[in-house]
Amino acid sequence: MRKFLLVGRTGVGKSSFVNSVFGKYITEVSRYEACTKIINHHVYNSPLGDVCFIDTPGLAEDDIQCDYNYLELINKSVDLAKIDVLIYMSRLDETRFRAEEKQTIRLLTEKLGAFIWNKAWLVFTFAASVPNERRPRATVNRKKQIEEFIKVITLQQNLNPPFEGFQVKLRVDNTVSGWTSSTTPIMSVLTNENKDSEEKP
Ligand SMILES: Nc1nc2c(ncn2[C@@H]2O[C@H](COP(=O)(O)OP(=O)(O)OP(=O)(O)O)[C@@H](O)[C@H]2O)c(=O)[nH]1
Ligand SMILES: [Mg+2]
Repeated sequence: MRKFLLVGRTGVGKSSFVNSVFGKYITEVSRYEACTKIINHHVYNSPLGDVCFIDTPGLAEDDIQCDYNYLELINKSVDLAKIDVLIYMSRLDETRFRAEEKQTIRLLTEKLGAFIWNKAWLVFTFAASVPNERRPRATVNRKKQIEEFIKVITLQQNLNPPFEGFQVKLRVDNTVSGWTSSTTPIMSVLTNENKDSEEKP
């Protein structure tokens, strides 16, 4: 079974992503307040293969102590060596790469270990909120900013082998049906070992 650890700031759509993949409301989501407070394991038995999503509380919700507590919770409840993929989630409709997101990436690196980035996928949510004509450029720019930042941070930690970029990149919208702009069904992306389903921007 492939294990996916979902991380990112509060409200980016981690729990909604799980619901989208399962096609039903199995985990709580919230519009106005930080929602997930514990680590939740969700197993999906698909005809293409079994996957397990580990949903985590969002970072940058409150003060840094709150982030530390959540990261400690992840460290206590998840064997990071047994995770196949770290899914780093971010909203595509944000126009700036903000300090809050940089801090989140820094904390994830510091507390989970720089090595996690070498098995990371990037999932952009809220993709349908970005107009079609702006989506390719937004995707390329945001991906580049995030990857460049992770490269700098992990270089400081002497990560070996060095971070070369996300293995897979996806754009999704958790609230719109037909929510991935790729023509590839999401389950085949999630269960595919050869990782050749990367979307074109
Ligand atoms: N338009 C749009 N709304 C989304 C998308 N993903 C999530 N949302 C909405 O954003 C809000 C937050 O979603 P959650 O799934 O609770 O976010 P989360 O990352 O699990 O948040 P925490 O549990 O606090 O870390 C909800 O109102 C969702 O309906 C998306 O892709 N597009
Ligand atoms: Mg959540």
